[in-house]
Amino acid sequence: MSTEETLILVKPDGVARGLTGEVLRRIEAKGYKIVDLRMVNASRELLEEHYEEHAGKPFFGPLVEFMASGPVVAVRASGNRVIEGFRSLAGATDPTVAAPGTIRGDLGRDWGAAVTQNIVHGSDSTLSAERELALWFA
Ligand code: DAT
Ligand code: MG
Repeated sequence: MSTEETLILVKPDGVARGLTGEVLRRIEAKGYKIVDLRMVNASRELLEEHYEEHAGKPFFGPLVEFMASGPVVAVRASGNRVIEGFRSLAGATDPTVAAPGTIRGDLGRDWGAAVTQNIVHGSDSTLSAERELALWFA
């Protein structure tokens, strides 16, 4: 048994398209527990820290600008293996090839923007989950 917590974000594209409820529904339908939730207009400072592993990459600037372009919904979710489980629910980073049945595969597509708009973020390890939860739920 390894109950753990993860950070999930409904990104600005997901919020703007009215997909927040659908994402929350899928988290709960899978059996994970939503333990905290907030809507945030994230500062560039927060976003640069959140995505620090990508600093220096060509899409880093556009990624931060996109994430600052509108409100995001931050979710603290818990459950046995929820970190891996939500990444599986989210699907592959590129929504064009993400498997049908996943959030990105069912609801996302390539809009031709400089940065991949793919509706959700999910922490990718216990270390990033702890770091990211501390940032978004300080
Ligand atoms: P994930 O969100 O699946 O963990 P990631 O951590 O590699 O993916 O990248 C963070 C976000 O940056 C991703 O959700 C969308 C964007 N992104 C990643 N690679 C990209 C690329 N090559 N071009 C444009 N945007 C990209
Ligand atoms: Mg990532």
